[in-house]
Formats: sequence, structure tokens, C-alpha cells
Amino acid sequence: MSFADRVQNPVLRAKIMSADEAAALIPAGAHVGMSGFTGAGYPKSVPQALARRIEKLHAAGEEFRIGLWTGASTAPELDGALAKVHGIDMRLPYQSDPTCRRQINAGDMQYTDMHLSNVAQFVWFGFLGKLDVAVVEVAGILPDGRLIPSSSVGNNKTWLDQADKIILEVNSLQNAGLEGMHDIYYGTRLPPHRQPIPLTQPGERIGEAYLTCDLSKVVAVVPTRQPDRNSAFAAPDENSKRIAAHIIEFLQQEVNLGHLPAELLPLQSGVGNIANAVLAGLDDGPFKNLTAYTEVLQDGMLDMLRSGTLKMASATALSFSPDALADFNQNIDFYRQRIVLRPQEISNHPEVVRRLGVIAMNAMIEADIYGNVNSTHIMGSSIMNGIGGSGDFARNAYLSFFMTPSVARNGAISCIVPMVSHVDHTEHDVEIMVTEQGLADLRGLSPTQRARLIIEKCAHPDFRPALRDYFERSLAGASGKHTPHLLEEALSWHARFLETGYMLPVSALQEPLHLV
Ligand code: 0RQ
Repeated sequence: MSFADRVQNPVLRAKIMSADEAAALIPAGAHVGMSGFTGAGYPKSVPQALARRIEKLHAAGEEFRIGLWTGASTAPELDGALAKVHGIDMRLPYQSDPTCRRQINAGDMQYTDMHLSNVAQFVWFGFLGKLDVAVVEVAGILPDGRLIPSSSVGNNKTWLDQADKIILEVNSLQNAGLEGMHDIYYGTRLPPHRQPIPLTQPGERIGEAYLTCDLSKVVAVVPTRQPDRNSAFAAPDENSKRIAAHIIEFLQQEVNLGHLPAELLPLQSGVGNIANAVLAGLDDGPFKNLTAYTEVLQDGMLDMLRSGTLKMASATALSFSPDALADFNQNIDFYRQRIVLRPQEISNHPEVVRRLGVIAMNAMIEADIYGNVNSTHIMGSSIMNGIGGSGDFARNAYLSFFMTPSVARNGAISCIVPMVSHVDHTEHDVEIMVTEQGLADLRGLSPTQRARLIIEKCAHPDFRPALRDYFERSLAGASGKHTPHLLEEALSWHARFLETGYMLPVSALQEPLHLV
């Protein structure tokens, strides 16, 4: 389908212009809400045009920066391009771009790391200031002006509602068959008038297939024909396979104990290679007729839908490798029956996650012996990506898993530590901890019981003696025996790594981490 066929509304057709002309409509200092979630459905042409404009202005000595709000991570054409010209002064709610990360950690860019389900509400109430401009990729525009959403929904409904000016990028490379896959819920009310979200099954549709907006706010319609980020996944390594095997064995036990039905409960899976390996393991495992209520649908879930292991998946974004995308495009009619894409305030809604009894599986950077988890920081001070949706799910899940290899940086660093260098998920939200070494079921245990289990089940054998020693001396020496710590020593554990010159992982400086 050509670009002309994609823009069927005459009012909006009259607003077609180039990306450079549209970028010129964004004022300095604006808060700009752009589409995009896990490298899917982000605008491609306008951000690059804006970056070119900023570069010229900066060369002429003129200051120009924007506040950049999105659904979650985008891609080099958006985050990368704008960061490289120092065009972003405030970024939220999630990023995984190496240039952004470098600037944030150098103090040159401000970053607000938020629970993804909270962003819409913050914007409705003006906690973040006024949203000036929305730049949203869509797959097409109907004759009556309704918008066919693209490969992610994210915060687009909120951006279109709240922005003063709207720029639409119509991407004619997105599959026209996306039409009908989305479920945009317009029933959300603000407190004190809020009503229950009427969603009781992951696959239910409670809204409309289209986004709508006030057409008089649209200042530009820009043609685009560029692919999403579409990064390939590494084949699961041995550690990821072991982590997957521990989780599957545990889920089977829970079914046997009557804690879970045979078809489990809706799955949420974080993104990345470990998560993909867990999904591959589940696809080969004994479970059938599963469902997913998650944030991002990646290759593993597509495989499960194709094999029939998964009968239905709800998410806010699609994030596929080139091979998975080819399969998705070829079989889009099959997938449209089985995938629902929702706004992120619904895909990650705490009320719905709790109601459905989601099984949440998220990766982490490190955990401590008492079960507190750090998902975002390296050595306590430098951000990696952000909390993403992990907190939305972990806090409200029926079962909350956190997983990591037991060591990082070729075994130099233990991912199990006496005290995490930064806390994202507290001991109260972490139920099952998994490394390739084993699985610790922390439910119902006191801190000292948890510490013994985590050290024996999850820590790498090379670090177990030091962790045991720390715990036993803390138990003997600390003033309180409930969560015993030797505070100075707990912190010096991290300082040891700093002394070796270790600061940031290699990925912080090179390729983007292809995550939420
Ligand atoms: O660096 O690439 O230079 O080697 O951190 O670590 O092991 O590759 O893990 O890619 O799965 O990312 C938590 C960051 C894990 C991710 C995190 C270094 C390590 C490596 C990455 P290198 P891995 P992953 C939403 C789900 C938050 C958001 C979220 C994330 C790099 O999962 O961003 O959960 N989560 N979203 O070497 C120092 C340690 C380290 C360490 C790892 N202990 N100390 N460096 N690294 N551990 C929910 C959805 O539904 C999608």
C-alpha cells in the first residue's frame, strides 16, 4: 500500500509536508511526546530532521534542547540522533541508548526513571509540565481521521490527547494488516471518578482498534518508509538455558502442588536474551494453552503462538528480529487473532496485573542476600537502562521472579552481594530468585532464612565462602539480628570492584542494549 493510500482523510492530506518542515514546527525547550516502545513504532524521519536542525542551530551558537518523553526505548534514529547533537535536556521514562546513557552518567542529560504504567497519569495531572508537541508514528489514517496505530502503542493515546500540536509520521513500510490488532481503551477516568478496568482475560478487547485525536491540532503529516529497529537475539547460552530449566521445573512443581492451574497463569516476560531463553524453554516444555499479559512481545512469544503453546498474548509493543518479523508479516492474519496491543497504562496496569495473577519474570543486575534487587544501576551511581515495566509487574504479580547469571564481567563480579548498591525492587516484591546455579523460593521466609537460601542456591561457588563469611560475621556482630549488616563492609564490597578500575560495562559504551 502506497503512502497516498495510507492517508485517506482530506483535511490531513492537506497537511502533508517534509520531515524538515515538520521539525521546524517544534520550538526550543518544548516537551515532546514521541511514540516508540522497545524499538518499535517510533518516528523515524522527524527526529532525524530535528537533529539536523539542532546541529545547525548549535553551530550558530543558538541553544536548542527538548524534553523527550516516549513509551520506552527507541532506536539510534531517535534517541541516538538527538543525543548526539546534545538536543535532549530531560529524558523519560526509559532509554537504552549508549549516547543517552553516557550523557546521563556524565551529568549532561537529566533522566527521570519511572514506572511505565505511571507516565500517562503524570501527564494528565501535569506533574511533568505541559506536553507541547506529539510526534507519533501511525500505520495509516482512515477517511474519518481515525489513526491506525503502528507496531507499538505505548503512551500515544496520552500524547495525542494532551499535546497542543500533533505531528503524524505515516510509515508505509509498517504492515497494513496491523489494522484491527490494537485495543485502545478510552474509558480511563481520573480519581475520584475512576472505574474498574473491565478486563478479566488477557485476550479481551475493551476499547477501539483506532487512536483518535482532534484533527485541528495536527500541524503536519510526514511520509516515512523505514523499518523498526528489529535486532536479532543471540542464541540462548548455557547459563540462560539453566535459568530457564530451573524456572520450568519450579512451575511444574507449583502445578503439582495445586498452586497454579495446568495452563499456568498469564506470563509476563522481560526482554533480552535470558527472557527469550526462558520462553524457548517453555515452548519445549510440558505446558500448553498458555496466555501472556506482558509489555513486549518478542521472538520467543511469537514462536509459542505459532506452536500453539501460547493461545493469546496481550502487550503494548512488538519487538522482533528480522526473521521473526518476516514470519509475522507473512502470517499477520493468524497473529491478529491472537495478539492484542494496548496502551502501556493498560498493558502494565497494577489493577489488571493483580486481577489476572500474572507470573512476572524480569532480569536484574544484582541482588543482595536479603532479596533486594537492583535492575538499573552499575556500582550504585551509573544508570544502565531504567526500571521499565519491571516494577509494575513485580509488585503486583501472583509470582514474581528475578533472574540473572550469578556472575558478571567474566566472573570478576558476583551478582549476589551483601547489600545492593541501588534498590529498585525491595525484598517485599521479590519472591523467586534464579541464577544458573539454582532457584531460591523466598516466599514466607525471614531475612536471615532468605540470606542462607540465596547464598547456597543462587551465588556462584567462587563467591559463596565470602558471602557466608559476611553473613555469619554480620549475624554475630550487628546490633540487630533481623537483617544483620556490617554497613561499612557491605559498601566496601562494591568499592573493591571500583579499585580494579571497573566502572561501566562494555555495552554502555558500544552497541545499544536492545531492551525495553
Ligand atoms: O554488560 O554487555 O558489557 O557485558 O550489565 O547485563 O547480563 O547482558 O543482562 O541484557 O539481560 O540486562 C537488568 C540491565 C539486564 C535489563 C538488565 C553488566 C553485564 C552487561 C547487561 P556487557 P546482561 P541483560 C520490563 C522489563 C530493567 C527493565 C526491565 C534491564 C550488562 O534486564 O534493563 O526489567 N532491566 N524491563 O556485564 C556490573 C553487575 C552486573 C553488570 C550485569 N552485577 N555488576 N555489571 N552487568 N550484571 C517488562 C516487560 O514486560 C518487557
